[in-house]
Amino acid sequence: MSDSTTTTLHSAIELLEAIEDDQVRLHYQAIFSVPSRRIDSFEALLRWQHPEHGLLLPMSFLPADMDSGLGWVLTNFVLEEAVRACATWQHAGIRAGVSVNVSPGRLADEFLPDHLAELLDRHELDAGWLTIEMTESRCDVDADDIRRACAALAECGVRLSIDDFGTGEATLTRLRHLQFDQVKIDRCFVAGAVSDATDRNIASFATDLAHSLGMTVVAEGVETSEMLDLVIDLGVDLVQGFHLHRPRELEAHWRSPAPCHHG
Ligand code: G
Ligand code: MN
Repeated sequence: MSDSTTTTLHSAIELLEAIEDDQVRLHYQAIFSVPSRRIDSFEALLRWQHPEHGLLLPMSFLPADMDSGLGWVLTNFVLEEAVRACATWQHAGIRAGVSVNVSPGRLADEFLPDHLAELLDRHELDAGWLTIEMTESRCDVDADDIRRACAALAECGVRLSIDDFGTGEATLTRLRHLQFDQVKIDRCFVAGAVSDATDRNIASFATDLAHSLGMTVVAEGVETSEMLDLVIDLGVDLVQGFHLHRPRELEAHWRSPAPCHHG
């Protein structure tokens, strides 16, 4: 076994143990509606509170291949936790949805629609509150498989979003053939738009294009009030970023089902 394989195997086991140990949790970042100025939904973001290394971001511990068994375990973990949390805040009267990041390979998993239907049913959550964000970059999944998966998920009532829009490949082809409800304009264009006319034009074009196709537009990575004003001017529907809300853990009573009071 090569060194790198050993390392990967070691961290895979460590990661599975960390999940068992409750070190891996979801943090939530609010996404705001521009017209109402209210929270529309929360994006669920995976975090590992590592006992030695501190708070780790997904890029430092996610397996390179999310289509591996470990990727499957992590995706199921995130879906389960996010749906449970959203159902909990719905019960508390908070009408906000939840967005979950799913790799194209996992999205194309033929069992995903049934799995989601079971999950939503078990937590008594209406499918319309759940958005699946498909990350746009590094997509080597067959376009027909993605198309079938999107149709099946749309049938379930789940919303579909293209994450990091503008940075991946075959963007326009994908928009042309897939029924997505939302695009999230990548933060590099949002950050660049403040000082760079080209980035501003790209963000503006992406917003108008998505609108003309009947999709809603999220500007992600809004880090300053200047960026916020600019993307509102461009006409985006939703905004997300450190300027508005930093990802954080939910209060424990929001995270798990309300305790049952059995006498
Ligand atoms: O690819 P995706 O859009 O799902 O990435 C989400 C990540 O972006 C999270 O890890 C989150 O912490 C980070 N993030 C959220 N808001 C901002 C922001 O305003 N600026 C930057 N640089 N990162 C952000
Ligand atoms: Mn995302």
